[in-house]
Amino acid sequence: MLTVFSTDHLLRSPRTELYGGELVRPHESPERAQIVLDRIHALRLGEVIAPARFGPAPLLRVHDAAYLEFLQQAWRDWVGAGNRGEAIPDCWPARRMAQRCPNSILGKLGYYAMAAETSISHGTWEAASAAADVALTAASRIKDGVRAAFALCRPPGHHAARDLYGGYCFLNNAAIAAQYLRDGGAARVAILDVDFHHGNGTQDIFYDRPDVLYVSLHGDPVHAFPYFSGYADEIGAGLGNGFTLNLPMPPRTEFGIWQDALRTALARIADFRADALVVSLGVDTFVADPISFFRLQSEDFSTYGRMIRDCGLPALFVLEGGYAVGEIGVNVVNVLAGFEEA
Ligand code: OKP
Ligand code: ZN
Repeated sequence: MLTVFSTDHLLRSPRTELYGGELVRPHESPERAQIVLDRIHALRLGEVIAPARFGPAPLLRVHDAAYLEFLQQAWRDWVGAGNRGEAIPDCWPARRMAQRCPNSILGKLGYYAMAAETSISHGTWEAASAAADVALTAASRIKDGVRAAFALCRPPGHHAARDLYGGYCFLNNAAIAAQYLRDGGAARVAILDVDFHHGNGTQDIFYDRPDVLYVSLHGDPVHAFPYFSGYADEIGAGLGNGFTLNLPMPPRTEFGIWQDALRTALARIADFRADALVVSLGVDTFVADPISFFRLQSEDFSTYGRMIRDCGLPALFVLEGGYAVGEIGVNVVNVLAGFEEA
């Protein structure tokens, strides 16, 4: 399988994540990408190429222009305002407050953030836009007719909405790729999100549309981040009614139950008659993941890679989460190699 990878991911290297009331070393770290890349080389999964540059147009198909401007300027504005740490909001437009974007950088951070763990740091925009180019380059190969491609993206994307960042995400790589496939002639695109966390951003971007199906398996938001999105009764709205499918699962869910949910997800995708599949591939479902609560074993990733293969669709795999860093390479490449098995 072809992999697209950019060393520009290294530009996203924050010092802090707000976690348990402390500023800790981030779970979403540069070594994650390196370990996945090392495993791809070790298993000779296939060619690894650098991305092309697509510019702002495909980002603007999914994200708000003022939001992109904010992301691009945030670090400079933050430093320019005299701040010494990394950029973290301290006030949000909560219930009954004005939903309007203020002028100050702290005001903008609160307006555009959906979570506070994700510090904005030097180089964040450059890394995030390179990750979107990685996803777009892989998507362009799918558009040209290859059966599968892997976008080794970091930072991840599925929590980022039209005008929201957080959950380690800034630009929604999978959504940008799905929209690019639509614009390139695919009538229907399905997104299968197997990351442990619900992809609130992806869901939101396509919530009222019948042309992009969003299906997610995730930790029940009653217990798990992002807490306010991913409930089973969120099914889409307007023309998009019935084109969102959420399959939340409880703490300590093992592969047998998870696999039943994947069968349900794949049946819905088959019924949708998609032209292409985008997989938001997070491996934080792994038993030893430090921030999640499912119990998949490394061999389970191979099994479900084969199950995704059996749906017969061209597949674009886009990296999302996975924080058991020592095993992230094995687990990700098990999915990809499982997909490629004869
Ligand atoms: C990003 B992706 C857990 C706190 C969770 C944010 C998690 C973001 C996950 N105690 N904080 O979906 O892997
Ligand atoms: Zn996740």
